[in-house]
Order: sequence, then structure tokens, then C-alpha cells
Amino acid sequence: MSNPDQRFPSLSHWGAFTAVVREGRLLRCEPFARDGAPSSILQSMPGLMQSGLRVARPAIRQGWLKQRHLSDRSARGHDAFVEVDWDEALGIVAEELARVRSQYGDAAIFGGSYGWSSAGRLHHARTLTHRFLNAGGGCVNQVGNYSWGAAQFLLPHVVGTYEPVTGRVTDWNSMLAHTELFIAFGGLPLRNTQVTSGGAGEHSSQVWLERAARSAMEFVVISPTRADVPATLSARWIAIRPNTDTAMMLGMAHTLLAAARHDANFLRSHCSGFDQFANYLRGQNDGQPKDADWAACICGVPAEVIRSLALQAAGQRTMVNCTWSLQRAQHGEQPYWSSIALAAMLGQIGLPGGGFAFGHGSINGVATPRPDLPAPEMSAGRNPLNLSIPVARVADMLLQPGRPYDFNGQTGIYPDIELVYWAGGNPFHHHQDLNRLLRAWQKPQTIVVHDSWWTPTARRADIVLPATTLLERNDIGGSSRDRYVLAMKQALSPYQQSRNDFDIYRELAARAGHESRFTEGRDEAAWLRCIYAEMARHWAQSGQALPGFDAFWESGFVELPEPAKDFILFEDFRCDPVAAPLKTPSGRIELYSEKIASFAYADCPPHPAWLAPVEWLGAEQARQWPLHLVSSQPADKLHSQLDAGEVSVRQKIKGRQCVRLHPDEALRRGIATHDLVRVFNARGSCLAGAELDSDVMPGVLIMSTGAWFDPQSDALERHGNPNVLTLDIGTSSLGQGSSAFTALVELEPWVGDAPAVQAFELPVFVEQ
Ligand SMILES: Nc1nc2c(c(=O)[nH]1)N[C@H]1C(S)=C(S)[C@@H](COP(=O)(O)OP(=O)(O)OC[C@H]3O[C@@H](n4cnc5c(=O)[nH]c(N)nc54)[C@H](O)[C@@H]3O)O[C@H]1N2
Ligand SMILES: Nc1nc2c(c(=O)[nH]1)N[C@H]1C(S)=C(S)[C@@H](COP(=O)(O)OP(=O)(O)OC[C@H]3O[C@@H](n4cnc5c(=O)[nH]c(N)nc54)[C@H](O)[C@@H]3O)O[C@H]1N2
Ligand SMILES: [Mo]
Repeated sequence: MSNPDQRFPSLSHWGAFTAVVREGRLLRCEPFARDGAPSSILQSMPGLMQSGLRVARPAIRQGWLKQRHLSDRSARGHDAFVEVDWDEALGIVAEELARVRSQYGDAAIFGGSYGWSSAGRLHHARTLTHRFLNAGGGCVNQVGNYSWGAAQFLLPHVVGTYEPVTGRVTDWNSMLAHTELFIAFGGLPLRNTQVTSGGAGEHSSQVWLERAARSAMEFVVISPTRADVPATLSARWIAIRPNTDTAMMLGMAHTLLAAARHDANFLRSHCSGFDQFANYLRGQNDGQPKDADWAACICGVPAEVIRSLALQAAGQRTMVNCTWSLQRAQHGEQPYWSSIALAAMLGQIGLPGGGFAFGHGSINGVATPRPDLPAPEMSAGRNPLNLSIPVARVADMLLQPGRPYDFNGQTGIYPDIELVYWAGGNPFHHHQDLNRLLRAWQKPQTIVVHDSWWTPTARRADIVLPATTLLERNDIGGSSRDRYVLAMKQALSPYQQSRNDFDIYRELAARAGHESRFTEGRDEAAWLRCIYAEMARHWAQSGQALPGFDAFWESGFVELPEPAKDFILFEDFRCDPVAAPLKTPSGRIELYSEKIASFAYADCPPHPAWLAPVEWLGAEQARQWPLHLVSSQPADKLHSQLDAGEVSVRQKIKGRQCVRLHPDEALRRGIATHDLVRVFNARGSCLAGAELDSDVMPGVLIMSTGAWFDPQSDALERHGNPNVLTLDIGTSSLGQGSSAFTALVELEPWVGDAPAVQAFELPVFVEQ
């Protein structure tokens, strides 16, 4: 009789599942039984988890192994690798860390290590990197994230907290009962609700949207593509030029003001600075009223559409939502502040089903009714250096050590980095203007990377340590946007010589003499119990009992009850703004911020305002580069993770990322469906496969991120990675977030043979 298949509960950012294993191989991933809308991304896992693309053994770049920190840094990404045993690799990393710490100081180590890592919270590679480096003297960290970096630093000035962007917004129960009109700036792309950080037991966003589709709620979607409208919703689509939502919102606000349909009482009792904002809308200082006609010229939405939507909103219970994408652009603070101002003028903030929200359509679980209880978490400890940079300014830091920069009212100085340590992220996926990052990447003497696969970042490191995947260890996962806490049981033995990040760091800490500071005396099993107990302690404080750890581990999950009461964002504040003020200086919603005024930033004025980005369809540059590039999230994977998997590869055209464009734009350039094209601007160029799509507005290219960076030279990327084209500047001096969505480009047919894609080839290995 053959062995029965073994089954292990597990969890990924794209959903909970059961790993079905036969004879040590992963056969398939079966979605969690309670998940009503599982993601197809799961299907990419069996082909990749044990593939030859895995990092099998510790590897050191040949030039670095010969000359260590004196090696030729421009050889990164070109040099061969030498595989070494663990003892040698760990010895070298420990020596190198010690050398840099003693020669240059702790601030010469960059350990921000931005990236999503895996869903499990104990083996979360980025957290462990911080924990290890913090225990050893500290490092330069990164604050904020690429997801909603601008919002994170703006919202506290405006509403006293950035919670509305982490997912705690008026919940679906409240909306289904009360919302009449849902205005969706950035749309509601279901593809993005496939994932949530920490993993979801249930793909709830899709389920709630299906319920909303059966309700009387009306949806209006404002986006450069009709694809952002889920088919089930029969939503109205308003096409808008990228990066111009602020103008449309201001046009709506002006309409309300001019028609006296704004809620003057709410603005008086709950907001501060409306007069200054109203003066701006009227054009008191610049002579330009921000009326619908003015807005129409900027955003391309007809003035009548702007006016009628504003008036409709004033007459109905309205929810104004922005996807996170809106603020991932230069001046990305402004659409967020403008949407709050618009909602404040409608006067429904804090009422059931009314007000504003962020992130519907950006990630799974936003507004899912859930008690406010923490998800499992591993502690990174404290960084004794207390040094960090805004997350997306990494290339600036490496290129300009010692240079001062503005950030949210402070002036920072970029540190001088000699060693970069990265685990759980892929900067050659996530950063903008990758040709610039390539130059910046030559600054440090040494780059250490842990990954499970030979990613573009691993290939550009000096020392690569093979990490296990989530299926090769025990863990616990969960998200604060989901009602499940899930057990992740080891399903496979570690691939070849790969080790858990935790064990790699434990051994490095031991060599540096601070193992117990890193482990606190706990191994994997003890840590799982500890993380669970810590979570249980917090839940108990809110009167929510958890089963014991053994019962949890046995059943594979814990389900949180639905809360008894609907959550309404700022409900208490609405009821009594004196007794429950916001944590802003005025205690109110700030439509004019004295604090921001005191920063005197030209790129972030003290009230919501339209500021043209450097690149947009109305810019002078659009004559040369007439297409706005929207590099949105991929439907078929998470960022660069599983790009070589079958679900992702199926979507490629001639092996490259697809670029969607309006048939008129294609015709004008002699491009037919599935032709290879070159997308280019002054920063770089890449190959892509054209998809003609009348659901994309003219003037716009849509190209998802995630194709593994595969440069032939800095003149041509072969695989379709849009980040060779994007702009690497902060959103503003205030937020310093990523401006990935501010980029103009041109495209042309690719004639002749195309260079083969080499993204999924291994580097060359040589003997020592
Ligand atoms: N143009 C453009 N660029 C963007 C965006 C955009 O909209 N447009 N979006 C941005 C956003 S919002 C984000 S969040 C970023 C995402 O950027 P990243 O989070 O950096 O992207 P991932 O591909 O998820 O990278 C995670 C890496 O961790 C590795 N990994 C997974 N599990 C483990 C583990 O257990 N141990 C170790 N050591 N490694 C592991 C994976 O193999 C992968 O290489 O991209 C940003 N970049
Ligand atoms: N399947 C999948 N889902 C994901 C991810 C993934 O990699 N894969 N990544 C996750 C992560 S880390 C994050 S941060 C979120 C990101 O969530 P978002 O930032 O919201 O996602 P995007 O896909 O970048 O953009 C959403 C939509 O905004 C529209 N859009 C772009 N620019 C503009 C504009 O200027 N105005 C208007 N009105 N609309 C615009 C685009 O058409 C796009 O479809 O997604 C998460 N979800
Ligand atoms: Mo993100």
C-alpha cells in the first residue's frame, strides 16, 4: 500500500491553505475551507517551492571572496558565485559585520530590509533582520512603507492618526445598511484583494462586495481604466487622467461651496481651517477659482460630470474612498487631504455609512467587521541607534551620504553606508528608477542577502544565504484585517542546505556574542507559544478569550467573532468633539494645518491644493513622452513573488510583462495585439507585450509590476519591469513616500529579434 498524502495547514499572504505533500514533494495547495473566494495565486506554489531557482547553498560573489570589501563593486550582478559551506559563510558574515561596526560605526550598516517577506510572524524575515541587527548594536532602518508612505505622515496632521489607512474604517455592516453612494477614486480592483499582509483566512473583501452588489448601493468608479470596476457591481466608470484626482475633488468641493450645499455646521463644529480652504477654492489669493471647469481642464472629466457627482453626493449618504495608489505619486498627500476635505464638506464623517475611507480595493479585509484585537506579532526589539530614513529614499541615501533632507518637519542627514543587509525584500522589484538604484548599489562595500530564490536582488549581492520558505518551518500567521489566526505547520524539509532566517541570525548572534539577546533563550517551538501567549494576553484585556496553544495548534486556526457593534470611523468624535477630540493640534479635522504651515514646504502647502506633478499628461514633457505609465499591482502574483510560477508565466506575452493600451494609441504607432514593444523614457526602457484594450483610456499605459528585473544593459530591460521607467523622487518634503505612479513614457514596436529573457536563469557558479 502506498503512503497516504500528508496534509498540513499553512498560510500565505494570498490566503490560507492546506499543503498536500507526497513523498516529500508539495503536490498542491488546497484553499482553506472557510475561504469563500480563494486566490488562484496558490496554484503557482507547487511548481516553485522546490524548483531549481531556489538558493541551494550559501554563495559568495567570486570577486568579493577574493578581495572582500576591496572588490570591484561594479561587478555585482555580473560576477560568478562560489558556493561555500555554512561554517565559512557565517564566519565571513560575522567578521564583516564586526569589521564595519568597528571601523565605521553602527550607522554604516543599513538594515531597513524593506519587503513583505512571508506571512508567518515568527519567521518574518524583515522583523528578524531588525531583531538581529538591533541586538548587535543597531543599524540604519527605514520608516514608512511603499504602500501608503505619504498617507502615513500626512494623516496624523489632518485627523490625528493614520489608522484609516491601515484598514480600520467604517465597516461593511454599517455601509450595507446606510451607504447610498460609494465614490471609488482608484476603483475597486478585485485583483488586489487577493492578498493581505500576514495572510487572510478568508478573502472577505470580495464576499462583501458581492453583498454590496445585491444591495441598493450605487458605485461610481474614477480611474484611468474600466478594469478597476468589478463586473458584479454594475458601477459607473469615470475616466480620469492619472495623478489629477486632487483637481477633480477640489472641483467637487467648489461645486458644493458655490451651491451652498456644504455642511457649514459640521465644518464649524468639527473642522478647523475651513475658511482658508474656502478662500483657496474661491481663488482669493491666486485669482483662480477651483471650479468644475478649472478641474475639467486638468483631470479630463467633463465639468458637468464633476458638478453632478458633487451634488448627488450632497443629497445621499456617501462614502468617499481612495485606493492607496492615489498617494503613490508626486504630491500624493494632496488627493488624500482633498478627499477628507470633500467628505468634511459633505458633513457625514462619523455617521453610519458616510464619510471617507482608504484602501477599499487596495488590499483584502479593509472594513471587514472585526474586533479591534492585535494579530500575532514577533518583536524586533529596539534599535539602539534610533536612526532611519524614509523608506523610499534608499537610493538617495546611498548616492548622497551626508546630504541633508527634509522629512515631516525635520531635517535628516543621509548616513554613509558601507554594509547593506537585506532579507525578505526585493529592492530590484520595489524601488523606482532601477538604473539609478544600480548606480547606488555600488556604494556599499558589502551586501548580504537572504532569500529562498535567486531573485534579481540576490544576484546583485556579495553574500547570499539560502532561506527556507514558509512550508519548511512552523509558524503562526494572521492579519489585523482578518478574523482568523492560523497555524502554519512544517510541511517540507528545508530545500537542500537552506536554513530558517531565525537560525541563521541565531548563529550569527552567537558568533558575535549576543545569542541570548537575539533568542531570549527560546527556540522555534517556545517562540510560537510566546507569540500566541502575548496575543492572548492582549485579547484577554478586551474580554476575548483564546483557546490554549495546544488546542489552537491542533485545530489549525482560531476564528474571531464578528463584533456586536458596527465600527464607524470617528463616531465618538462626531457625537462629541469636545469630549472625544482628534489627536490633532486643534482636536478637529484640520483643513488648514498651522503645523504644516510652519514647515514652509513649497511641495506640501498647509491646506489641500492642486500642485502639478513633474510628469503628467498636462506637462510640457508630455509632448516628448505622451503616455502616463500606471505601474499597478499584478493580478497573478504578489509583487515579484512567484513570478516564475505557472499563474504568472501564463499571463506573459512572448515571455514578457503585458502592457495594456487603448487601440487608438496602438494604431497610431503601428502596434498590433501581442506585438513586442519597447516602452521607454529618458530613465530607461523595457520590452513588453502589447494588449490592446479599449477599457484603458487613451494617453495611459497600464503595466503591472513584478517581472523579475532582467537588464541587458541600462539601455534595455528584457522582461518588462516598469521600474526602469518610474521616477525616484519623494511624494513631497512631508511624506517622502514613493512616487511610482508619476511617470511619462513613449512606446514603439520592437522590430527584429528580441533578446531572450534571462531573469529565471541561475548565476554562473565556479569552484573556489
Ligand atoms: N512601480 C511600482 N513599484 C512598486 C509599487 C507600485 O505600485 N509601482 N508598489 C510598491 C509596494 S506598495 C510594495 S509593498 C513593494 C513590494 O516590494 P517587496 O516587498 O520587496 O516585494 P516582494 O516581491 O514581495 O519581495 C519579498 C522578497 O522576500 C523573499 N522572501 C519571502 N519569504 C522569505 C523568507 O522567509 N525569508 C527570506 N529571507 N526571504 C523571503 C521573496 O522571495 C522576495 O524576494 O513594491 C513597491 N514597488
Ligand atoms: N494580486 C496582488 N494584490 C496586491 C498586491 C500584489 O502584488 N498582487 N500588492 C499589495 C500591496 S503591497 C499594496 S500596497 C496594494 C496596493 O494597492 P493600490 O495602490 O491601490 O493598487 P494599484 O494596483 O497600484 O492601484 C489601484 C488602481 O489605481 C488606479 N490608478 C492608478 N493611478 C491612478 C490615479 O492617478 N487616479 C485614479 N483615480 N486611479 C489611479 C489603477 O488603475 C489601479 O488599478 O495592493 C496589494 N494587493
Ligand atoms: Mo505595498
